[in-house]
Amino acid sequence: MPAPKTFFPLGFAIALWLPAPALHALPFADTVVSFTPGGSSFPDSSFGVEVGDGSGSVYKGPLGPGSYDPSAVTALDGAVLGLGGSDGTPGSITLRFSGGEVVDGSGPDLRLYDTFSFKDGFDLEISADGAHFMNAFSFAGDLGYYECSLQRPCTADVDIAGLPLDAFSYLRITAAGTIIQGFPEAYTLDAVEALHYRSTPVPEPGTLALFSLAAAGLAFVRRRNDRIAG
Ligand SMILES: [Ca+2]
Repeated sequence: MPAPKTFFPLGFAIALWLPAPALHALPFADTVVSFTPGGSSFPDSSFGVEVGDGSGSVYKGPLGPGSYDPSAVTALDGAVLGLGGSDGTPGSITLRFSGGEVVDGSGPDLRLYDTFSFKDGFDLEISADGAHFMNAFSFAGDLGYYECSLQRPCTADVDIAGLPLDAFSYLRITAAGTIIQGFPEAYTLDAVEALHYRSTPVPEPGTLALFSLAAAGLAFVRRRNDRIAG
């Protein structure tokens, strides 16, 4: 009866493979909690999604003035969301690391990527619970530089050392400082990366179910082996 012997290694392989995804969680903010586009009274100025020239982006979602797609800001791919709000209400977006939190490590802990044209200004707030936010960083903008691209991203690095929070999962970016008009207007966000990150050590329900399944399979094989032995 060779069959049960092949079941055993398979069961162990499944048990070893299952925890792997938790160890390799994506370090980019993966969820948009909310987006409030900014207003503008300037003709031809608007928030929206755009892809930089020659970026080689694989982004296939909606583009153009007034467009919005969460997937534009959850991957570093050359697709950006201009927050809008050169006058009136500044545009604002709240993102979350759903599988863990950014922690305070040596040097910068968080990196914002702008891959489209001008370096626009913004304010950054962070929060551990998604309800209480605190100011963490401000970038005034530099409109003398307009060569941000996927190949040469304009990055803003944030070190949370010295802030009351030493870990956070939520961040809010609001257009501020020097802002370029036109489309896409204001800060053009491509993605947000955690440089120091800790996965939440709680298995997902689906993983637990698969573990139970693997355990049941092993128990079945053991019973079967016992029966054969007896
Ligand atoms: Ca993007």
